[in-house]
Amino acid sequence: MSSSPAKSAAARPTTMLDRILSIEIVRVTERAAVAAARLRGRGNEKEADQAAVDAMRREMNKLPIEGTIVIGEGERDEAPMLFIGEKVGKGGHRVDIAVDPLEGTTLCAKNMPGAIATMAMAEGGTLLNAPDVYMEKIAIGPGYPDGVVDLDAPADDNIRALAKAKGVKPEEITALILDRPRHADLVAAVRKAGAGVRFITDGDVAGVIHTADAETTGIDIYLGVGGAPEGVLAAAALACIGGQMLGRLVLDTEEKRERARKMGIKDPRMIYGIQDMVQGDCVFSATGVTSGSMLQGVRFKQDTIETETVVMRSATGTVRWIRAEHRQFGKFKL
Ligand code: VTB
Repeated sequence: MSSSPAKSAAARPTTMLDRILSIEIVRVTERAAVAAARLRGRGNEKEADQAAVDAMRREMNKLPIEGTIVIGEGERDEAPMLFIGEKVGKGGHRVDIAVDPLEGTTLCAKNMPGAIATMAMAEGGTLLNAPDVYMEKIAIGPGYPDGVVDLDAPADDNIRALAKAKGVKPEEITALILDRPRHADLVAAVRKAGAGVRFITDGDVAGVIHTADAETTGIDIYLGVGGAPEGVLAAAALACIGGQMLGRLVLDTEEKRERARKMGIKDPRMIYGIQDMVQGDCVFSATGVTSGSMLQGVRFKQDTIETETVVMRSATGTVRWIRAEHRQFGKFKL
């Protein structure tokens, strides 16, 4: 767990690889976001997702990398493209890649706030290979002592511990939780401690990232069970901007444990910190598909398409917000 990536990063050599890739990765999420945005509000989640997947794969195959998808659209037999284990890139540096070409397919299909196209890249062999299962998650922002929250503690204890560390009353804490029936007890425990809950219907990559800037977002803690792929992507973002996150795969059947074993997971009950999920330097990028509290969605104008992307590097902790105008006339067409 790291509360302050910038400090520890000073000791690490900054590699040319991720400096270059931190701009290349923007193109990839931009293209995926534009492709998905063309299908906003059409009620067709699969089609929007497929468009994002195709665009992301096309762009990735132009990169000077020998990439392996370690977090992808699913496992080999269930996903036609960007499946776990798929190789991408035109050859070069060996990198691990985590993708969620359309995080919030339902948000996009319904044209609701918060759909994004997102991915992370890191040196080969440094990202957690996780099966497409659920993950229990807890995340808080930077500046707290390590271990202030505990995945196995009751949620009300975590709220009280966090409030104490922040120097506020539990009533001043806001937790972000996916609105799912499975979270009824969790929500009750958070409220029992006096804290407030903000719900999201989908999109917990952005949800976790919200904790990194509580002053702006009003979110102090993310709690609950979401997708494991989204968990690894969120961990990559926090590796860049700071904060603490703990995750544990929900491997509640023998079949899931077997899938995890095949991916090299020895301890099915392991609690992963950020550094267990992202073991080296990484770059993370997300482009808005529909406008949300983190990113502006794609705007189709007469002659341009506008996108907004946030791109981060863990080596330096730099966060860049990139608003791009993609010309759409003559030779420029996307
Ligand atoms: C979350 C959410 C995603 O999946 O990870 C969620 O952030 C977890 O699965 O946007 P359930 O929907 O089954 O609860 C998503 O909603 C993507 O499908």
